[in-house]
Amino acid sequence: MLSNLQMEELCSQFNAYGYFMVGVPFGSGHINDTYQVTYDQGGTRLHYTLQRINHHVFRQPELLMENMVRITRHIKEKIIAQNKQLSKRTLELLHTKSDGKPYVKDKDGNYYRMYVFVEGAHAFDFIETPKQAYAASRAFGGFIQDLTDLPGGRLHETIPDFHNTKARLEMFKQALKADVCNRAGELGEEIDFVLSHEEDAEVFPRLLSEGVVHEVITHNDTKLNNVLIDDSSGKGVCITDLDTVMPGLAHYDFGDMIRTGATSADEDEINLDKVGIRMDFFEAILTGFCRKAGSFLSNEEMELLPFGGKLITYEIGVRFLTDYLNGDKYFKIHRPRHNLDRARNQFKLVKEIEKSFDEMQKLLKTAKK
Ligand code: GN1
Ligand code: MG
Repeated sequence: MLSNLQMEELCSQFNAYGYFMVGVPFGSGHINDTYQVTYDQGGTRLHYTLQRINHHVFRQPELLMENMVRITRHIKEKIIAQNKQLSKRTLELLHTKSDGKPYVKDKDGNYYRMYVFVEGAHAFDFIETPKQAYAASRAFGGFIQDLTDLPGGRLHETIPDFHNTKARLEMFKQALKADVCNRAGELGEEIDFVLSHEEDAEVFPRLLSEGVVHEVITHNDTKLNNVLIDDSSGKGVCITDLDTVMPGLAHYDFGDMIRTGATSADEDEINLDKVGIRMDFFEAILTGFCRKAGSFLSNEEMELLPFGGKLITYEIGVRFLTDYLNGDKYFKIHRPRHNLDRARNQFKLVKEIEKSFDEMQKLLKTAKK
């Protein structure tokens, strides 16, 4: 964790107005380190976000930042063109004083970036009402829509094969074989579950090659706490955590909202009886997304949205279990067996989605109208 002195030193390299006062850890991400810093600007206090990019996860931070500049610039231009500057926002990167880059690199090879803190809006780690779920989902749908005409060629893949479920399964199998921490012995049930769903991983690659589904620019980490909801209007006004924005399938974006927003317990819950699907939240997320998705998904692609929910929940469960086998090297953990608990939680959610699957498909018919 950074000291205030270190934060001040880093922030001083960016073109931020005012005087650094204090910084505190912020948010609940599993990958990057995030701080909220307070500045004094002529007697008024305001905030910026300072973030260390995890360069073990994002191996090419310069390319990632190139993506981020293009994405935020494009969205900003749209906001201005649509004259929506008061109601809609995008992350605003600060640039350095010395060379105008949107990041600094310290002597240890760490990359830091700083952005204007979006005031008057909040992210919810656990979505409490269908109305919030609708707002967040509609905002993510709008995000994909906004990026359908991003100029300048294909974005860099910041993590190759990020939502390649087949590749994730391969990594799981390798981890299982290596079993470096001697943990596989206790995982009989979980391993069976993973292997019994193997054919699900084949579905999207096949449909992609048949041209049934197509790539768009997706967010790829659409946890519902990656949308800021406006305090006064209740609308989803700003999408955050843009590190994994790259070409992908919208089904994964939709799916991750179901995984994190329609679940009745968050991914850290260990009492699995509490893990289920809140159908009213599912419906709200579906309706919100469909308000935008008609412009970038065909009818046939829409039919596959509920499957996206099941698949990504399975995929993230596989990733948690893989990390547990590997000795917890990827996701931040806060207690021993945390990753195993998360994997069990996700697999329970997959089973719950399977139970509600027919009902989900029925709701889809109404939402598409
Ligand atoms: C990670 O850092 P955070 O919480 O935004 C992960 C996502 C997972 C999520 C699981 C780059 O996201 O893919 O869905 O944890 N991000 C990366 O909670 O791997
Ligand atoms: Mg993230």
